[in-house]
Amino acid sequence: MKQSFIMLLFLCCGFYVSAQQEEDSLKKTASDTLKIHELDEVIIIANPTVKYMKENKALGSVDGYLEQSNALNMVKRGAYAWEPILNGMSTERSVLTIDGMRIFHACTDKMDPITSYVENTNLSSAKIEEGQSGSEYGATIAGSIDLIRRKTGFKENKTLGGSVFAGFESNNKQQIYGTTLNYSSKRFYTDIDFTYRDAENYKAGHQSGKSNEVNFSQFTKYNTSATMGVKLTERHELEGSIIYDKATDVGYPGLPMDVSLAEAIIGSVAYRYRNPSEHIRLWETKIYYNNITHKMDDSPRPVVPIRMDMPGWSKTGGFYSKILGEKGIHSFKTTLSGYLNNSLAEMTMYPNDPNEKEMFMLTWPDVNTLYGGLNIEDNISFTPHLSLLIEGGIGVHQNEIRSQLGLNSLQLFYPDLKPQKTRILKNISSHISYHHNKFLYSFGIGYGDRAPTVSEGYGFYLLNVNDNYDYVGNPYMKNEQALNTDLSVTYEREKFTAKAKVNYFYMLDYMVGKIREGVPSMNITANGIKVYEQLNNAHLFNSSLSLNYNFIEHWNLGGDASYRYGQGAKNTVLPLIQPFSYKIRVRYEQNSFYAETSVEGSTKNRNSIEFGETQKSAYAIANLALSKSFSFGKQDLILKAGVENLFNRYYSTFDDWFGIPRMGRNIYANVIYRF
Ligand SMILES: [Cu+2]
Repeated sequence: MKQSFIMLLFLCCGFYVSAQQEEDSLKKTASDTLKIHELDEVIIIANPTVKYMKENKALGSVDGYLEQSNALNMVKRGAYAWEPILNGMSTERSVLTIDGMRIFHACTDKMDPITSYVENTNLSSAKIEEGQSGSEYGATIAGSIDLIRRKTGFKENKTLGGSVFAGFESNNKQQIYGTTLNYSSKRFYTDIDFTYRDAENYKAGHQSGKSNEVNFSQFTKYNTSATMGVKLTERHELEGSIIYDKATDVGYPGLPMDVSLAEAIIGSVAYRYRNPSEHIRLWETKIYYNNITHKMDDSPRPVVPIRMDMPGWSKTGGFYSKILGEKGIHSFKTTLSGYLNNSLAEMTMYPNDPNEKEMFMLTWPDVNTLYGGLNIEDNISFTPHLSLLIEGGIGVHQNEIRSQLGLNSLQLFYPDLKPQKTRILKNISSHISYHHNKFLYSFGIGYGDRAPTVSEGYGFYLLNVNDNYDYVGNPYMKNEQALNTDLSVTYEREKFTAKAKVNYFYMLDYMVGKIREGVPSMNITANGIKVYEQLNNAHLFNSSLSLNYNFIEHWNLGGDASYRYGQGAKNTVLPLIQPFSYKIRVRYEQNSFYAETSVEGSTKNRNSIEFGETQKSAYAIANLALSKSFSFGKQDLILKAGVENLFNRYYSTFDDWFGIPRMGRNIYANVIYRF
């Protein structure tokens, strides 16, 4: 406590932070891509570029921002690199992109979702599309999350801006420092940023007679990115972007191993042609490449049954080319996209007896995935109050096992396995929106399918610590298919808004690991092995409600509630399904000051015993937040402070991997200076 106040004082005296006006570019992004997608959810990521930030913990992680969405849950294997679960489905069933670029994680144990390779300063928002609306860049079941890059864009008058920021969190002594710089003119713009985070182990809430330190939950992260745009002529633009992200010494209390290095280089070049013809507003083409390196490390762990090295690599090169236009009552978009990914992961086991030979195997057998697809959307506005959105697409998906050793290993399970497999993937969906009085109604249906991921198709002895089984992929699985429907109602008045939403997924040939008797596991301590197979069907239901009410001047009351339910054939209770959860907040806001208090909680979950889940008790925690910004001419100083888990409750939720507890009381402070 004392330490954190000293730290706060230190921050206030010594550090400056800043940011430039992002609104222009946000609006621009919005008009380019959102017009025909009024159903998307957009989460604004408050990097220190906006004058007044309404986010409590502006310098929190990208994961923290994503968690605000009712459509998302974040699976936590520690304090770092949470896995986004969209509509109750893990990342295999979603398309995750950064500005339309496909990127695939390099860890066989999901320690590095691609959302872990970016920082707030790299981004302006996250766009979430649900169900088949998310198939623009590839086949999906649950939907898509596109992380939108921050960029200042071209401006009439030359501007130079920037920010310096610092943050501190008391619970894990996390220190956050960074800077952003931007320059903009009529023909050129650039955005550069750097962020550093370093955290020690976090502490769980109070439990009498027990130490609350969560061992192996520390992390260190460095991130830097640059974007540069050039206007070649009035209608032709070129843009280059690069992100470099490196995390070292990352602990994963929910797993038996940690990470010594997680590194990503993500680069792209885009070409934009504005108004190439009467009905075409924008033609954008991008080529990209990214390279992910992931090194697991069990050397900090004092006791392990056997020492292991488990590095993984994922490299993806790809492109997209899309056209946006309008003609009469139609607004349309066509996207042609493709990528080639290579995924390779190895495991070397070092027996405790030095006379025994070490064991080597490929857990991802050097698999190439080649994909090419075309997606088309048309939004037809019959009247200003009635519109119909039709989307459809088709893709070709090919896997190839490039390693002979890997092929031979999988042939133990599938003797006739061929190295190549080609699939055709398709999607179609439709949404109708109707606006009447203060209500907006939307109803949609969709159908789509997806191919197995590298782990599901070709994974070889991948340990899942939750159920303690080694998982083996199944390359013979058919495409998984989903029929989904959604319904939402929004009510909007000046002082009161409410949105209720439900969706339902009926999945066929649902991919899941099932116990295979009589085959020993590779990991000494595992219960056995599970091989991927397909359930005839599975059901998933999601619902959410959001309310916002300005009940007196300066006072706002907000609330969110959501619930999911998942069940498969053969009495399979689907894992990682969120129980009823809620958040209620009251905010007092005047001029550039606000104070907020909130309560969030959840009922107990319907746990899946088959997947090693235990039932977690209901909980509720309270939070406080304060924010004030000061302006000096063109400069701003933004101060934020707050307390999370005010009463230091000990709790763990359905999405805490291996039942690790959540963070206890945490006092944070953010200082942002922008010019
Ligand atoms: Cu890993």
